[in-house]
Amino acid sequence: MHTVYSAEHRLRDPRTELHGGELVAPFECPARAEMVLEHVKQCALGPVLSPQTHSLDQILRIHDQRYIQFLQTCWNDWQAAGYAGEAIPYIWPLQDAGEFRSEDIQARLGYFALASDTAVSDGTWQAALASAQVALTAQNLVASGQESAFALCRPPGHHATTDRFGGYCFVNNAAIVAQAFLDQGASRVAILDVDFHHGNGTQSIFYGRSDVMVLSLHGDPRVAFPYFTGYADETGSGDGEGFTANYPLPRNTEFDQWDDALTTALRRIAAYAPDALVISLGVDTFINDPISFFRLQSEHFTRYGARLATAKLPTVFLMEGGYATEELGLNTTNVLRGFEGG
Ligand code: OKP
Ligand code: ZN
Repeated sequence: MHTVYSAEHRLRDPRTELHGGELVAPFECPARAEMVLEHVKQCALGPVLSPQTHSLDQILRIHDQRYIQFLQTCWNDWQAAGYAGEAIPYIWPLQDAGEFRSEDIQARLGYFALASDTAVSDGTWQAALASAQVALTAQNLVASGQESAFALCRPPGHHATTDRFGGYCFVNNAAIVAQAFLDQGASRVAILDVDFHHGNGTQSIFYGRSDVMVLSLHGDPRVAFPYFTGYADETGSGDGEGFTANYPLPRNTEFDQWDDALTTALRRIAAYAPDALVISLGVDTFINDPISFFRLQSEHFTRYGARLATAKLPTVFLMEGGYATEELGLNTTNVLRGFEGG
């Protein structure tokens, strides 16, 4: 399997994350991608390619123009305002503001943020753009005949909505890849999100549509981020009714229970008969993950990787979360090697 990787992910290196009322070193850090890359090379998964440049139009198929403009200028505007720390939102509109009454950077930060866990820092936009280019390059590999490809995306994307960043995400790579398949002629695409957290951004982007099915296995949102979405009764709306599926799972879920949910999700995908499969691959389901509560062990990643291959679909893997940095490379490549059958 080919891997696509860009060293530009390192430009996203914030110093702070608001966590439990303290500013801590961010869980989502450059060492993560380096660890995965090291394991990709070590296990000889296949060639490692640099991304090609894709037009911003492909990102604007999913995200609002004014949101992208905000991401492009946020850090400069924040610095111009003279703040000493990184750009962390602290106020939100009570309703969707619609028009902007204030152009103050604090107002725009709050408008375009879904959480305060994610600081905007120097280089954030460049890294998020590179992450999307990595995703689109992997999509191109699969669209041009590779059975699968691994986009070593960083920062991750699945929490980002059309116009909100947060949960360490800025640009929704999975949504952009699904849309690229459709724009190239696919009729249906399935996105299966196996990250520990509900992919609220991906869900909301396609909630009213039937051409992309979004399925997510995750920690029960009653007790896990993002708290407000990811419940089993969220099934889509309008034309999208029946094309969203959520599998919330309780604290201390073991592999067997997780795997049962995967079986159900894979059945749904088979019935949908998509032209392509996009996997939002977070490995924060791992037992030692510092911010999650499932109990998967390293060998389980190999087992479910093999099960994903039974869908027999052209498959793009996109890196999402996973914060047990030491084991992150092994767990990720276990999925990919399991998929390839060894
Ligand atoms: C991103 B991904 C508070 C910690 C919570 C939200 C978790 C984001 C996970 N400082 N942050 O889905 O792995
Ligand atoms: Zn996650």
